[in-house]
Amino acid sequence: MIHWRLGLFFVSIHLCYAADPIWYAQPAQEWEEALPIGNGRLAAMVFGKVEEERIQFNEESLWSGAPQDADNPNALKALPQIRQLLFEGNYREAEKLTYENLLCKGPGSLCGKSAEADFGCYQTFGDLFLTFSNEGDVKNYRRELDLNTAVVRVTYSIEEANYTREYFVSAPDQVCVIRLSCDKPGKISVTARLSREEKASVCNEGSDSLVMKGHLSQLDFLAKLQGSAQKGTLTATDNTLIIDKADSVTLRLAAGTDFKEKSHEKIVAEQISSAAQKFFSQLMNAHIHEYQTYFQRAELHLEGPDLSTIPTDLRLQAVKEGAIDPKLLAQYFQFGRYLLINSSRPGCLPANLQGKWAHLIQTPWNCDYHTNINLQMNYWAAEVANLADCHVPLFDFISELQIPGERTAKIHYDARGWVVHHITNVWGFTPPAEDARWGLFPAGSGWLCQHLWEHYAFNEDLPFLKWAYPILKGAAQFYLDFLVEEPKSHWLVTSPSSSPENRFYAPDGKKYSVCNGPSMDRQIIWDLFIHTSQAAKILNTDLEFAGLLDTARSKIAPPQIGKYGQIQEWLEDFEEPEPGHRHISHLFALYPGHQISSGKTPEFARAARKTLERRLEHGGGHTGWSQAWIINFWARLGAAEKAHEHLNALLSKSTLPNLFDSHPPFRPHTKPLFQIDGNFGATAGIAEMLLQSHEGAIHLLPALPSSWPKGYYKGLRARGNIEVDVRWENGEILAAHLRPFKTGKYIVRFPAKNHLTSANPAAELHPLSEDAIQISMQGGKEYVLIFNALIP
Ligand code: FUC
Repeated sequence: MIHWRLGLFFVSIHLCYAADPIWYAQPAQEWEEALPIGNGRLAAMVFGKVEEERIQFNEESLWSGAPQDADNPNALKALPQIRQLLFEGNYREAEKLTYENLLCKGPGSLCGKSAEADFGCYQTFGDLFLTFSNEGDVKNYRRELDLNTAVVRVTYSIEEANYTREYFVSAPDQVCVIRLSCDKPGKISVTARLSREEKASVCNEGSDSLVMKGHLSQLDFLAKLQGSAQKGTLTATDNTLIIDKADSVTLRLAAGTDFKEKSHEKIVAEQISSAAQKFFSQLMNAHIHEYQTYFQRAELHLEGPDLSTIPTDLRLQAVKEGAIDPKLLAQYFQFGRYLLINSSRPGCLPANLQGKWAHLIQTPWNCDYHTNINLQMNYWAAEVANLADCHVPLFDFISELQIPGERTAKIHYDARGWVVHHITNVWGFTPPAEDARWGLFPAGSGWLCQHLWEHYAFNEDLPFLKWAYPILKGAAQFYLDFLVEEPKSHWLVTSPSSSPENRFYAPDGKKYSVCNGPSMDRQIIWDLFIHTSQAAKILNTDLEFAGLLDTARSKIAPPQIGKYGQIQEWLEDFEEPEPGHRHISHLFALYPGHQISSGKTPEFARAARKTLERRLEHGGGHTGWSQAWIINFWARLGAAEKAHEHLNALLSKSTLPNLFDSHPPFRPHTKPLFQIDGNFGATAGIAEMLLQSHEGAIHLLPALPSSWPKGYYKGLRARGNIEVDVRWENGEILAAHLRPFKTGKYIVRFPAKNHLTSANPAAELHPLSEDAIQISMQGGKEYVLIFNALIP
């Protein structure tokens, strides 16, 4: 019996592999319906229009703006007085002085409208338009994104001819490739042109290429399009490529800026000439092979009705109307992985507010890096979803923020170390931005550092920890200097600060944001200090410094429980004008932090639940990312049905037709905006429902909802450098495969109704309780735990 189940498990995993394509029966009319492709650096959106095809494209470094000195020397002079006023409870004066002195010099981010100012913004590179001259009725139209190969395919028929278009962005060849073909000869007649709304011009180069060149304040940029046709003719005019009566056409598009490489023109030219020498099939095979080295590491299958013949937008619509579609959720998980792979490969910049897909000149919120939730959420799934290498761009970015962050620490606070506040950009902006309500968030750097530690916790990579340690240390040093003793409570607090984007009612009945020691700051610094100290001990270095961190940590106020039984958002139990606020910052300690957990701090976990219930009673979760965070909170609390409810809510309320996450309009009369954090946050949330590992144990199916009775996952990762597969049926585990990469003892937890029947190969097992065992395993081996098997 055991072996039979085992055999089936191995076989079926391989037979079942393949994520369903995302597909549509019509072209995209709006950008939010188009399909994303990318290679981490280049990104494109394919509309799939039959007559006038549009491929909007991006290159990650195309930013306006410039490096600037926005650190404010007035800050330091005003600091003691602001602190004193806050200690005295004079929020009005403290906030006034903060606005006058403590924020950045200059206009900051211009409230997200900085295309023409120094802060700058990430921008569209341009569009490739393809005008076809095929006439006749279009039949059998289909536009799909194949997640298994990262290829978009558009197929349709006109009269007796069947047309196929394929689009992908290759990482090995660093070009976007488009192939137009037909099963009848001579049918491809198309005119290609490149365009950009501003600051660029296009001309032809030789007989088969177009070049678009432009300049932004700090950057030169260039894109090159090259075409080749099988049969027919191809000519280049001033700014178009004209192809007439070809059997098939291959277009290659490369783009770059001189952000890093002054020789970008040469690099782009080489990329095009190298790709032009390769057959389409060679380019495609290399692309698929490289992409699959990431994508194929993890699978998720949730049993449900097979709705693969229904277009994705209609399935999404059905979910909006209350349908339960587990397979769409599994696909959404894989789509999240797809987006991370294609917006954050090693060597690239990290994924910004829209990953790398952005079609405007003035992008929403400058499409920058917000560090009070959004940038971090982009990477929540990276480790657990087995894409640790896609996390690396964030680490490189953090490392580069140290230098400007040191300057800000010194000038604003006369502190050692480095600090990043709420927003940053590719030019290294680190001071508090122009509005204290959201800009004054000195815990940004602390939160970013959590990612360095988590990468270590998952992979136990000592050379990485050695590399990361000085960054952690510098961040911790900043807070050691920045923390002050609050005279009433004698706790150490950040001062001045704010709880991300929220306000409280002070005793004078007025609303303020500037305060001492908001909970999120305390929780982040607690996390940073404990991990930096642990890192020092693991590396056997700086033990005295580790001791200082341990002492300081014990003086940071722990979470406080307020009058509603909630975790307080502020040190004082203030009332808040917006109790349903989208930021739920004071639950950082529950997720992504570990300070609060049901197992170790049940009282705080109960208060966290109350906090969440109260936020939701007042309408919380109204942005995609907020909803995604809520999924993770519920999963951490083991509330499977709630997590599932909010996952469905995210699909129903905050998901665009192309499965991009949406954020409600932030200016009147505009549309919902694409913001990628919700995609990544919900992807992490799905993983968090299926596997957790934050309490020193690997927890199998910690929040499995009743509507996922049967399924399997393969290749998720847990802290402790281990890969986990689980298969379940009727809500009960059948088998778990554990592949540790190191030798050691692991604790495995499972829902109490499951019974562990055996382990193979015979492993040293110690039952710890009815729902936990300790197991000694050797690195490099696979261990199979069989549950609930019928024993004769
Ligand atoms: C934070 C959030 C907003 C939005 C913006 C990009 O400021 O409060 O909702 O996500 O980032």
